[in-house]
Amino acid sequence: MEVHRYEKIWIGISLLVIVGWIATVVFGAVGPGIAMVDDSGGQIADPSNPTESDAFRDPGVYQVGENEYEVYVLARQFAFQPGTSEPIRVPANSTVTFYVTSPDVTHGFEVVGTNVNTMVIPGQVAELTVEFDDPGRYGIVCNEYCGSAHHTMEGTIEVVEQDEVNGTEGDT
Ligand SMILES: [Cu+2]
Repeated sequence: MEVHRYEKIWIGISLLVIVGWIATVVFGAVGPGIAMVDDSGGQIADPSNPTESDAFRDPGVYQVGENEYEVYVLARQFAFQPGTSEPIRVPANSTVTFYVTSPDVTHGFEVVGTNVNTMVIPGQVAELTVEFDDPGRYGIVCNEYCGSAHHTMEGTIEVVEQDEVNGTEGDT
């Protein structure tokens, strides 16, 4: 069987387009280091009373290593604690693991302008690890409709220079 030259060229171009398309999808999935939030954060024994559990007894920022921090956040109608009445302060160039749970309804925890975004389900702890490279101020928004004042539910993360964070160990 003879295949016309132009037909071969167009078959080649079609294959290139398909391979290129698959490559962009693969890159989008693994290249930027985006990971899905899974159930690794665990659960809260009494969903409506997360502060009864050891982890959420005193929500706040905790230093757990030289450049490692853990941040326990309660998302509730209609505030983040910490985050809304006082900003979450973490140093630049550190690894920060957020643990977020809700005592009431499903909320969202999204750090505006970044790929930090999770649903916050009552009884479930959303765990996500982030590196903030540069100092700056980031907004936190709830992106799951959670009630009449949902649109006011917001907070702030302050990523500060390393030496500015001293004294904030423990609760901030
Ligand atoms: Cu909300």
